[in-house]
Amino acid sequence: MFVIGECINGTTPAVKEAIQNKDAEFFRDLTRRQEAAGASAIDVNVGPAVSDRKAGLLWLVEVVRSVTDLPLSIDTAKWDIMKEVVPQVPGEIVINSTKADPELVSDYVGLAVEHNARLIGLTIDADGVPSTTEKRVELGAQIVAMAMEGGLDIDRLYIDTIILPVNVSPKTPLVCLSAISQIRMFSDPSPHMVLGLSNVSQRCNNRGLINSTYLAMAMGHGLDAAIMDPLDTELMNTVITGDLLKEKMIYCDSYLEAARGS
Ligand code: THG
Repeated sequence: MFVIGECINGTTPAVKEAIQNKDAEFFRDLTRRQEAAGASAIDVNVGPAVSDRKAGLLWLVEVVRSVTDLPLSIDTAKWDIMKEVVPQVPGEIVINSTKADPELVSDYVGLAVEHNARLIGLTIDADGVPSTTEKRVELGAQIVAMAMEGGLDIDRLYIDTIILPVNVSPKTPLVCLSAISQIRMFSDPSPHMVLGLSNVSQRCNNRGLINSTYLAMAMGHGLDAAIMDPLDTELMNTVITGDLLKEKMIYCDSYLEAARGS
């Protein structure tokens, strides 16, 4: 599993406060802890914390990059910000994300190719998040086709079928699972499949349990990447055990410790 650590997100109150106070040590620590817990990449999302989001994101990127060589997932919905920030990020980059609108996708694909970045494509179009599996698959296939056309290595493409909170959108968890299986089957080579896992449990009780159960189900359908909380030890145990059961590693009694390198 490609684990993108979600903890640096300006919508979280403590993170918002740290951004406003320019508390660099807070972010150096949060970066180091996510990497130590097994994150494969670090999401950087400035959220609504500052009025100048571009400057805020650039500051965050610089602070996070000073303590890690992991890929940085640049998380903004704004093309104007993405196109200016990405060229200024040293090292590996995940562009998070583009929607499925055709003109938009070709610009993002071009940016990803130019900077040898990974790209996350959302199955959202001008009509918003689709309610059906079929529309998600159609938009996923459209992004894959445009990525191929634009010369992006499909191994660098991550399709996100958009998971919503189960308390307000009870059909979405199953709809996403079938979309993940179908997108995986449709295209050869297949893109990677990713979700913003914590969305599924927002404003619910038993968040950790809902996240880890859904992660296991989604891994069973072909999910191989997640934006998630690597500091949740049980959730990381589910990641490692899912990898074991998908034959990504060989069993030994101490497989959890072995996977953690401890
Ligand atoms: N797809 C893609 N990118 C995304 C999302 C997605 N980026 C943002 C988001 N969705 C994924 N990231 C988060 C980060 C935090 C939370 C949820 C999703 C979250 N945080 C807790 C909260 O606000 O209540 C606080 C965390 C804590 O302090 O424990 O829920 O879907 N491509």
